[in-house]
Amino acid sequence: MPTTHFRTCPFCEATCGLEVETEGREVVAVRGDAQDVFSHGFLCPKAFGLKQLHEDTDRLTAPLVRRDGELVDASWDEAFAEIERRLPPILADHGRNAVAVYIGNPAAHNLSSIIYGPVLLRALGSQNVYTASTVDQMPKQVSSGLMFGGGLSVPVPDVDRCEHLLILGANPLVSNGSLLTAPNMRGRIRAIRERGGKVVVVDPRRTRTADEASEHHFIRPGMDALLLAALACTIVEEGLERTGSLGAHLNGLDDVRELVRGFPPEAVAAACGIASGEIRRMAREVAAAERAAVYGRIGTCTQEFGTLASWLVDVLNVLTGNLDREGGAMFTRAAAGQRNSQGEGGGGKGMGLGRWASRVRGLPEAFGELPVSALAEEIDTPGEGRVRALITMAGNPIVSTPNSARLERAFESLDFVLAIDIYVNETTRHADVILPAPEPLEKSHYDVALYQLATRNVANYSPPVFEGTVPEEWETLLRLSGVVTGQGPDVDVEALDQFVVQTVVQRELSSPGSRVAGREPAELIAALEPRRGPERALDFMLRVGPYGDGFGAEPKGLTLSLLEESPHGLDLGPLEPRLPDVLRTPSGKVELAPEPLVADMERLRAALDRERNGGMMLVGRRQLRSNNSWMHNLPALVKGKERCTLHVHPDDAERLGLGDGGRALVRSAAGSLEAPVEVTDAIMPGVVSIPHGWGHDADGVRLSVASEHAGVNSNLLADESQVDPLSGNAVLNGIPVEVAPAGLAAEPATAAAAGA
Ligand SMILES: Nc1nc2c(c(=O)[nH]1)N[C@H]1C(S)=C(S)[C@@H](COP(=O)(O)OP(=O)(O)OC[C@H]3O[C@@H](n4cnc5c(=O)[nH]c(N)nc54)[C@H](O)[C@@H]3O)O[C@H]1N2
Ligand SMILES: Nc1nc2c(c(=O)[nH]1)N[C@H]1C(S)=C(S)[C@@H](COP(=O)(O)OP(=O)(O)OC[C@H]3O[C@@H](n4cnc5c(=O)[nH]c(N)nc54)[C@H](O)[C@@H]3O)O[C@H]1N2
Ligand code: SF4
Ligand SMILES: [Mo]
Repeated sequence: MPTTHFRTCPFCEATCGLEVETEGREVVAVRGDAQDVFSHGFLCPKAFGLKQLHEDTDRLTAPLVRRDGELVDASWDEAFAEIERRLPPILADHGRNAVAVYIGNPAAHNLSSIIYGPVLLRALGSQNVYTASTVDQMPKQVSSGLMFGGGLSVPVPDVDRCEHLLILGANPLVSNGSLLTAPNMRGRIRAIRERGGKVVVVDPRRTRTADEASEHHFIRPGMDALLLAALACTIVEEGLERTGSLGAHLNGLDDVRELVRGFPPEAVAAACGIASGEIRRMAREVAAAERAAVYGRIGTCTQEFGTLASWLVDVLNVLTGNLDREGGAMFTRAAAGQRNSQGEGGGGKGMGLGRWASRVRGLPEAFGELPVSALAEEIDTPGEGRVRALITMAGNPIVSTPNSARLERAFESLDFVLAIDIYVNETTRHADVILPAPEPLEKSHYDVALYQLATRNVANYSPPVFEGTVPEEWETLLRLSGVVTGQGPDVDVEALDQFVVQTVVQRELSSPGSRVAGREPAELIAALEPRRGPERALDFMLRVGPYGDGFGAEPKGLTLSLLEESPHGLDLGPLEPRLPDVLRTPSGKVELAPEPLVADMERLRAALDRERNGGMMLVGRRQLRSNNSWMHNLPALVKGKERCTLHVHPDDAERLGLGDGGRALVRSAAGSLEAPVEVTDAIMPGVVSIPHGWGHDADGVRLSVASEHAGVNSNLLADESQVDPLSGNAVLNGIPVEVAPAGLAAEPATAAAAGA
């Protein structure tokens, strides 16, 4: 008998509702859930990956332990015994910071790791915490922290009501949206145009999103902050400002006006590669639109002026009066776990930045973590405080982070590597122990993080489809917490979990303005029974959240039970204005001109005078059938022609002697690689592009499908020394490179042999 399960897709930020048909333990079909309150049946080709991932015989279902140099199957007890034997002595001899952690992208979509990852981090007490955030959105988190007081207080374009959408460095038709949870962006963008609105895309590539837009501008990589400053300058100079009622919530408006006046379109045009008249027209149109939103993503973050560009995006939203306004850039009010709706609003502690620094380069901490660009040097630089062991959780940093060759060598020198993962891939092949995680269909799902960035307020919970064949990640994380606190791996998981829920409840009760202020913790915890683990914590967060039942205060309010009865999710309505309540800045205002950002404008100014000697710049690109580094083992997603290619403009191809289908040698300050050439006029002259996440042909990798479609790892070219100074975020776009036909120069012939 086939059974139908409704569940949220965990693979990207769009949170599509899926209909998964099963028979026994077989997945028969995966379809879009037409009744899903948010995605209405939309899905992308990756959704089918749920079936192929379920069937993938390379996916780990038992722990692996390294014995005599080989990773071999082991029982859970044997694996934990090995961890207990190896990890505590490193902590005892070298201190907490000797053990580093890298947390990767899938962890952000995973209820277990969202709630229990921080438990392990606290238990470990290391300052060497690294995540994918510093190869991703950290600049936006820092600018949002400085402006609004919270790293997840990121204004989201209200795409369904805006009439003008300016998109920089994002390709939501392929990525399906990021820091913008909005399934079916093609439909939403078309709808803007159908209601007479305009969509403008700024990208050094003419993307699928650009093809759907009203207008596209090529921009020289890394120059968005200059363009945004010039747009703001035009608005100020030409008297187009419309801050209106926002004014009461702003600090620093005069400072910002003065700052941007120094960047008129005529001064930035050459650097950006966009004519000054065009820049002025773009500014006038954004300013004149009834409802407009400016939105930037990967291309504006993972570059040398990432935090400045992220900030200037919201400066424009403010100057045009579109911040916190219907059809503009708004703050989501999520159902669970959102800091900016906890307790009293309208002010707060603001964000700490640089509370500690990395040992070798002194790069600043942000939101409790250090820039992953510093990880290799923290391992390979001798001295007190050196990293000796690493725990990776749902991450593949050797492929995903800069200067892969150096990081790979650094991994080889570690005393101990533990991975919680589902594959033996480029990174986990270096592990001494791998603890497998359940596949998505074996775990429940609720997108605590991504629902905080959604273009509508929604909530959707999915129970597991299949019974688990491996322990849930939260149990694994609690057992590891036992190891690093000296209690050993056989800790009483239930007792530890009880402690976790008590901490969560206490924290809520001690926050002023809580909906359950004055209630007894024991009473609240009793009301959550018989739930345990992440479900218990989620139920609590939902019930004390803005739509919650407040444990009786609002009997019809949200609970996990209510979500369980709503398999297609609950629509909690369109975004609504949230100023000033959403703010957690000490002043209780939007800080338009935070001091660190103002100071960094000098660096931007210097870019205006930079010599442009005709060199080539490398950018990345995402692909529809790919998910960062880890879905290339699923046959449906890699079939067809080779996709890990170097895009080159025809003029450059001719000048450099590169032919379509030939091979190019690409060199940067960090390393070199060879890639097949694809000549296309969809890329700006002077710019080349390679997608990230490839390069699956290393020894010891157990990815039978992916290694047949290996591609090359573009992060061999990313330079770990180049970071956005405020956020420490890696520069992955706008990397200076030299490009030549392969085989001409006396150079290493393969990517694997290349490197600094
Ligand atoms: N050059 C360049 N580099 C980039 C980017 C770029 O645009 N250009 N983008 C960056 C961005 S935005 C990101 S987010 C990072 C992503 O980079 P990472 O954070 O390294 O994430 P993934 O490459 O997605 O690797 C995910 C890992 O998690 C494992 N995994 C999958 N599902 C699960 C699970 O449920 N549980 C566990 N425990 N493990 C699981 C996979 O096997 C894989 O090892 O890459 C970054 N790197
Ligand atoms: N299919 C698929 N979907 C994904 C992922 C995936 O790997 N595959 N990854 C997920 C993750 S982890 C994330 S973070 C999101 C990212 O979501 P997006 O940011 O929408 O995805 P990208 O395709 O990286 O888009 C970045 C764009 O910036 C452009 N760009 C590069 N440099 C510059 C520059 O200097 N200025 C400007 N203006 N543009 C520039 C690139 O050409 C590219 O088109 O996607 C998510 N969704
Ligand atoms: S767009 Fe994202 S959430 Fe939707 S089906 Fe594709 S991978 Fe899943
Ligand atoms: Mo990402």
